[in-house]
Amino acid sequence: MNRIGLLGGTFNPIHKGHLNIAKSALKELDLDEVWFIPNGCPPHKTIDNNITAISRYNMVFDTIKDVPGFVIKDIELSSLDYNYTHDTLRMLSDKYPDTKFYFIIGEDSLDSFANWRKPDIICKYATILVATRSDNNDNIKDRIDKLSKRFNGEFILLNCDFVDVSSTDIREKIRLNEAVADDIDPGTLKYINNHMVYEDIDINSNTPYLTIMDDLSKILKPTRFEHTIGVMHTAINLGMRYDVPLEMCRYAGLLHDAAKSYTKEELIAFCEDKHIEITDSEYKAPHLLHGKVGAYIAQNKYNINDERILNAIINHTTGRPEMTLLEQIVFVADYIEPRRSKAFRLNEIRAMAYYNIDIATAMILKDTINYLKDIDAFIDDKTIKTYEYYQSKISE
Ligand code: DGI
Ligand code: FE
Ligand code: FE
Repeated sequence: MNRIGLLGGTFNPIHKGHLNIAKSALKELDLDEVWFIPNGCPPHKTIDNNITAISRYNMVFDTIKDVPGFVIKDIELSSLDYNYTHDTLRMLSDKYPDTKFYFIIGEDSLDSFANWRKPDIICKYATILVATRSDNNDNIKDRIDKLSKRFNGEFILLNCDFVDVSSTDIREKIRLNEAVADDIDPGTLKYINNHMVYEDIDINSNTPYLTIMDDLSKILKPTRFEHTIGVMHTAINLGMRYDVPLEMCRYAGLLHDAAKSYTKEELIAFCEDKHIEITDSEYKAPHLLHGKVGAYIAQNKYNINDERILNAIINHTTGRPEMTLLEQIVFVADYIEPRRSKAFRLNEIRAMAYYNIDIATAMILKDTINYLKDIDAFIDDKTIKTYEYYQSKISE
């Protein structure tokens, strides 16, 4: 018989408290696995900061994917209403009849347990594991005894080094730009940074995008302007798919080719004039500079000061190893936007972009390098490095 621990919750975000409890449960009770079950988005419970259920799910996934014994389950994501523990447990025991489930709760939930929906059903389908600090257990044992008699259930105390962190505090710290490395795992932190979770995205000082659009429609050739709008909308779409703030995608997509009307000579003169560094590669293929010049225009003409947007514009032609998700989104959107038609296997890359953006990125770089070889063009080392990075990332 399998022995499985269950840890449900909002995980907004998942933190070291959750991880410690799960680790203790796995070890102390010699469980086969602990299943993390992020709950869905119930209609009558507001989740702070509009973070989506998928995003919380992905954040848990990124955090535990390499931990032996930790497994993520999406069973509560598909529910259209609030998830009740008794429903989830009934469903699980139907589906896994040969498994003994241990439902993990914190000691702070002991008081409210009797008021949960159908505690007797919960006790019927699972043993309740009560996570507690190693000290002052007497009073807890008492409370557990009472609950156990009342609902005819099995309750087990799980002593663990409780890490004193709360998701609410973590969200607040992130908003205030304070360090959270002690509270959450590196995988969680990476997810939060990459997706800009819990941040207030402030676009109020940016020039309104309609004004920029109007401007660009006069500066760029009509086909280039149409491409620009295509990249903007495609970037927004990818932002929806990968949970990146849409306004960041919008501005980066809209401005990525802002300097595309400049000739090679003008790009070099512009950079020399503004003391923008020109690499050897960029001297050999000056059109590569339109990213850097575009970012300069975005900042100085349209008042975009967010480095993350500026970097997405700067890196959109060659990419770079370890791009942020926003950079990757603009890089891929530039290649797949609906107006594009010439590239080899474009339909494959378009579909892949929405399935796995790392694979799509590697495909684009591979095809670009092959194309540049075919036409005997100079290839920037950065393009090669970026290709090698994503090629090895997807084959991990
Ligand atoms: O500005 P867009 O045309 O929308 O797209 P882009 O900024 O990706 O530029 C596309 C061109 O840049 C395309 O012809 C391929 C070329 N390119 C990408 N990497 C390199 C490169 N050209 C050279 N010479 N070297 C590169 O490493
Ligand atoms: Fe470009
Ligand atoms: Fe472009």
